[in-house]
Amino acid sequence: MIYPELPHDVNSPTHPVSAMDFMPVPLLRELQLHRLQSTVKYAYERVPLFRKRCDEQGVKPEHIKTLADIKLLPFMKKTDLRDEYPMGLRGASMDEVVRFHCSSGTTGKPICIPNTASDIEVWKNGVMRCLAMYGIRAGDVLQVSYGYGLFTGGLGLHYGGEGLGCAVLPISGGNTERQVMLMRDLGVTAIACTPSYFLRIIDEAKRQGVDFRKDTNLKHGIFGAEPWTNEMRQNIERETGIIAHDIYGLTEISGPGVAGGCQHSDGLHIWEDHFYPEIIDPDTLEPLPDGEVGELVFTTISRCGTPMIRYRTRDLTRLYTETCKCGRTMRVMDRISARSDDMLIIHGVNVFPGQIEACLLRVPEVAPHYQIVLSSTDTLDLFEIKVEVTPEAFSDNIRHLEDLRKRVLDNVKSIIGLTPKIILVGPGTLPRSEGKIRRVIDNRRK
Ligand code: DLL
Repeated sequence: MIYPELPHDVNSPTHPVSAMDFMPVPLLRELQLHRLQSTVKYAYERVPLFRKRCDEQGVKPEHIKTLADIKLLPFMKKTDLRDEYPMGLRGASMDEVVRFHCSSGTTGKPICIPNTASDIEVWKNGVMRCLAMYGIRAGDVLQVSYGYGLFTGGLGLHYGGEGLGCAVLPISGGNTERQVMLMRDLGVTAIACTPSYFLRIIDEAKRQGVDFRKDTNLKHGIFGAEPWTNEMRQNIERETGIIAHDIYGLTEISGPGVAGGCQHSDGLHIWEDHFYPEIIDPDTLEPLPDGEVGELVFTTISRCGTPMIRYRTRDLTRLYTETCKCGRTMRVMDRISARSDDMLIIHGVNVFPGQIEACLLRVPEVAPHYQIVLSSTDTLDLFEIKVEVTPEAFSDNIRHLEDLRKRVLDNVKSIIGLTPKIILVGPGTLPRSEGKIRRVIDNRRK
């Protein structure tokens, strides 16, 4: 569906794209229950692994009488998708499948997700609702600099942008010189890429002498696919004058557009008419009440290609209890600042890379480029943080740099309680990324 004439206020329950966002909660719960029951029945009939696990737990689709009964159902994990590679968890028949997406992961086999035409519609609907919520509409020029191909970022934003009537520039990641040129020449108003790739684009714009405020029409950044802190968001907004919006999603559940950040809260609205969220304690696997931090679990309640039931994302967050000022009834989750598998244990202390990022970026002379390097000797873990200094603050005045190094160290020490070796490096020294960045190099013996 195309919406050529969007009313000015898309943040309204009468808007065709956003109407579902404002659904009365009792109706939403009714819809969720209905969709959950159909999905469980569908998966039980069509996905052998799910049926086997339900049978082992003595649970049948007809046992799901309320939303709370979801806790009777078995969990699914990434390893299930790997073990059943390529298509063991497929629910739809092959003549219903219209597209595959894969995510590589760091080790072993990729995961492969078959999508039906209706899955693509659900996905597109999620992205359109995010874009509409950000204030993007027909007339905007959307540069999609997420990778296309097997990654979901490019095509997800592409379909969502076109669905909303934006002019889409499907440039994908890379060739950063051309990204800046086309952004300027085509009057791009919104860019979608990882926050770390946008940092690379900022560098290139500087190199070309392009000032975002004066020389471009850019107003919105649609950033996601990797954890990024509020400090990083502020840094980007300060540098460029754009609004940095957060978009969340994962291949297993559809792609970008499972949830999106709203200007009225620090968190992201989850489109829970399609993606039913739970927070669990990752150790006991028991559901946690709204407000408590734990692992995010999703059940897709309107997807057919690969129905995912109680899928453990490994992302850590909490669901807000209070309703959002924007009036949307869809629950809000905290921004994802960490994945449980990103947690580092250094000298016995649990540290998330995001905590380090936040400490570093509170020092104004520090650029948003850093690398955490861990190595070990026979007896000791070595913990280094390489930190880039901004071009303005970089000098060959040793005393000045030493003072900066101490301030960075004090900041890190006061928050994480450890004393890493801080290595200040010059502007442009650390690796940049065209997609998801790798900020931790862990060379410790396992
Ligand atoms: O990253 C889908 C996506 C594309 C999301 C473009 C947003 C924008 P995967 O490659 O399967 O899919 O990786 C999913 O990335 O479980 C999170 O750990 C992380 N992630 C995604 N979005 C965010 C975000 C895409 N906004 C994994 N903030 C997820 C923090 C995010 N982490």
